[in-house]
Amino acid sequence: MTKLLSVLMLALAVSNLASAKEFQNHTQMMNHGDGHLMDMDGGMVMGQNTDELPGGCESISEDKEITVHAGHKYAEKFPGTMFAFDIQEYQFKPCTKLTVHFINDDEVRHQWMMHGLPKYLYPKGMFHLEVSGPGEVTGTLILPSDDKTYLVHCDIAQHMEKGMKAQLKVGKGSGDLPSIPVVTPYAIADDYSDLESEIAIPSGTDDESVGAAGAASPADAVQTKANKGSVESMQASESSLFSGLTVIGLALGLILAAFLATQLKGKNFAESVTCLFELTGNAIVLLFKPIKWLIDLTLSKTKALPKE
Ligand SMILES: [Cu+2]
Repeated sequence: MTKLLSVLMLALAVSNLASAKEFQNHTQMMNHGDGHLMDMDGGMVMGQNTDELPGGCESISEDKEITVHAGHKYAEKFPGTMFAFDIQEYQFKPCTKLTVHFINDDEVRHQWMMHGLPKYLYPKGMFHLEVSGPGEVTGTLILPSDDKTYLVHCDIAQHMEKGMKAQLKVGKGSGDLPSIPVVTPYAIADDYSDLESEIAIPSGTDDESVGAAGAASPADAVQTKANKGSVESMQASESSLFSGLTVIGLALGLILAAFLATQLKGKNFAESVTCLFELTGNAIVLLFKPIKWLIDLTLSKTKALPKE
């Protein structure tokens, strides 16, 4: 039996190795025009521009090359996320010629998609790199001349929402985008209130020194504080609502119990049931009286309307 099991395990391991996709460098892609390159193995570049200067650029200011990794493992340091890039923020001089080597470390499809580019130069308003499964794709663009912050993300369903999001600033940029892991606080903070008893919150996180003591970076501190605040306010509103309803329910229950006890005193089972039916009937009549009164009032008013 043990032998059979070990043979089975070995077969499983071998089949796993065989099914894992090999790393693929997508260098032989077909050029579809308009800076659109693609192959049948899941490699794609959209908005490639190696030589056309954007408006306001006299010349190329700098030649830069970066390598960006995308994968599940980069999300480990951001609680509540599933996917991430290895870098969350980039900054370049206006009119930089930027070459991006995009490496996908996962067995799924990922993208490095930059939005908001001028459409006279980038037909879809974006620069887009894509790799399905482990592999690398390389693309080049020339950044516009104005100070602007661009969203970079993976557009596969839920990948951005689960952390695969970054910002690229040209020049000074035009502010920060929300919910960039570690860079800016989440627009909608995750709620871990149910797990609070299981999570050990370091002491001293309430004071202003939280950045130095409790979190890895000032941005972390902002995040921790934002999350903590929203969790506390939610808990407060939930607990006050719960306790208010409980008190009202208990009071009504006690009054009803006392009333029933006086009504059913000294009665046998059959008499008690009859009495309960009578009480319920009376309660219904009592409840419908005001409704009937309202209907009568409305009807009489309608009748009383002067004819013209
Ligand atoms: Cu993705």
